[in-house]
Amino acid sequence: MNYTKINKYSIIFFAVILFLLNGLSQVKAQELKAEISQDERMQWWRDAKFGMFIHWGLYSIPAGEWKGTEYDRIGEWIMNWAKIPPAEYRQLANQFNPQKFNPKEWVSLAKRAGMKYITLTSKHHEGFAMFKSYASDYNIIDATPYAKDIVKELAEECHKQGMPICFYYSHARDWNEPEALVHRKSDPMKLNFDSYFQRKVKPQLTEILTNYGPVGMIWFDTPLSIPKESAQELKELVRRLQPNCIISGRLGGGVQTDYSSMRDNQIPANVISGDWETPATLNDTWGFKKNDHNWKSASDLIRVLFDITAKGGNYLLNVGPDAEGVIPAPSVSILDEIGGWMDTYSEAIYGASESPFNVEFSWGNVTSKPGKLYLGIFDWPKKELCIEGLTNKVTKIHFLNDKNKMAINFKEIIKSNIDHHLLMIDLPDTAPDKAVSVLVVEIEGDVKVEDIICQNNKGTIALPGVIANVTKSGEPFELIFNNTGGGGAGNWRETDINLNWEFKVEIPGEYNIELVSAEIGYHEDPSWLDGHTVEVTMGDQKQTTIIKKERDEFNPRSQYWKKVYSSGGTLYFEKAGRYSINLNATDLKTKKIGKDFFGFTFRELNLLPIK
Ligand code: JFZ
Repeated sequence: MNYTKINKYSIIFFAVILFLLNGLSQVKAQELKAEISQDERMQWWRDAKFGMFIHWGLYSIPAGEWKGTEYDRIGEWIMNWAKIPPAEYRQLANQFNPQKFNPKEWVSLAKRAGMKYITLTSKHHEGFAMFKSYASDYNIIDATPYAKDIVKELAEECHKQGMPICFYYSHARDWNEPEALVHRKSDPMKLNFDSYFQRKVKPQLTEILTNYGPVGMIWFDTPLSIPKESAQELKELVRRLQPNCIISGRLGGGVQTDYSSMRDNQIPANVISGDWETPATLNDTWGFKKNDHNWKSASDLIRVLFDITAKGGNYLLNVGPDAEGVIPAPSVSILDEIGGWMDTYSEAIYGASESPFNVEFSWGNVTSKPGKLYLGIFDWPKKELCIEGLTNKVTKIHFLNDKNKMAINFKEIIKSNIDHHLLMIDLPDTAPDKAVSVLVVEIEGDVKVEDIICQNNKGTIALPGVIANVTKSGEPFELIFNNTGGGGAGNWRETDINLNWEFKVEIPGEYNIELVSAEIGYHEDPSWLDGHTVEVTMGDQKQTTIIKKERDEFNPRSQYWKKVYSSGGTLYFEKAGRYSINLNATDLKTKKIGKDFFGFTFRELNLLPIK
């Protein structure tokens, strides 16, 4: 009796001690974690390259249609498009009962596709929480017949399968809350934002960062005019609750985050330094729409994945499950096709660095690892592939899908009159892969490429805007070529800007000037503007052109925004050697789309030999 009593007390005593020690060690662990460096925080994400976005909420019920009217824009915005009063929209929750939701299948699908993280909308602009919330009863447990915590179910499955789970959270925009932000312009007057912010945003973020284990990232969105202090507070909240958690690009308030988000579906035209991600759709919507069957092909998506990796970014590709909890069958088969490619080729993606060449090639793009280049070939060249400007000695070339690593023949050539290196690779007649074939080029030493543009082996002198020397009134100037327009176009609106390139010409003669611009704007409704007057100057030769569309061309790397071609006269090169060329504008048209003005969406200038 006495003995058991002592035993019981000592057990309780030790349990208490253990509990305290454990608490202490957790505090220690947190403190240690708080000191993790930015590189440590980002490492898993940098290696991952490819993630699954999941847009799921009440909007999956109307699925693009409200009271007999179909809305052709993105499905998760239907409350806005159809101007549905909040009280009426909230009724959707009474119907939300996704009996077919199977988190195990979703996570397995992401894994099969080669995706290394999942980002779920925990609350989108509609304001409805897909998790149990004590801050608002407009949530999955308190407002729906389903009454199971979707965030919890998916998070637990992710933890089980070793898949980082991340949460999208619409922090500034909430159509169920009159105090939340709506318009960038009128919102600074919104004095009540803080009330919504304190009552719902902070508590809900605390909930998702506390109740579901480690969170890989919080994906904030559409910050609108959120005050700097509020954005800062959110950043501190995330850092305090989960120091390892990454903060996405769209926090707002000018507060620095852990990486930058490209605009939706937009891909830059060259290598971008720093951490970045392109969120993208499989069709033309994020949230499920029953009539959106405009699926992109797996081949195009694999090319985009390779291209984004080559430009130094991550690809976050979306699925929009329906109201029953089913990911549309076409999405599943597209992702499985991508997964099939990844099974063979993912070595060229995971943990790979960007291309050492700062330009796009017509045939594909390049990723790299120490001692190796991976040439991702999209368009199969006949017989021979020519890599220009690589100065390293090449030791071996083989196909990545060839288990025997059979050596492929190649020649390294230097064009002595312009000191230009060419690597000529013999290719079989047909591509090993219809989406992206990958050649592994093994090199000696650290990769080094020429730093001046040379006339290429086909005779073209390609001068992309992204690598031009740009000046404004004679001072160095950053003309943004990556974030403002579709497919890496610049948005040129001031006539005192000048673009200049230096390059080497191998073959003298007469050349046609080709000016390539790009469509920009909403992907549902891309725009392009003509009528700009530009001048191309080289020495005492000058050509003046009014930009008009002569032809356009689908650009697989920017899907929604076509390239637009105009010709701009001719230039004459008397002899081989080094030249410099200028592009400036004397008259620029501008047009407003949405909230932004756009002008001449210049991409590149090409000089094509006249034969
Ligand atoms: C936002 C959301 O409004 C949309 O519903 C979806 O969730 C998407 C991933 O993100 O849409 C945006 C946000 C920012 C830009 C464009 C669309 N942007 O910066 O161009």
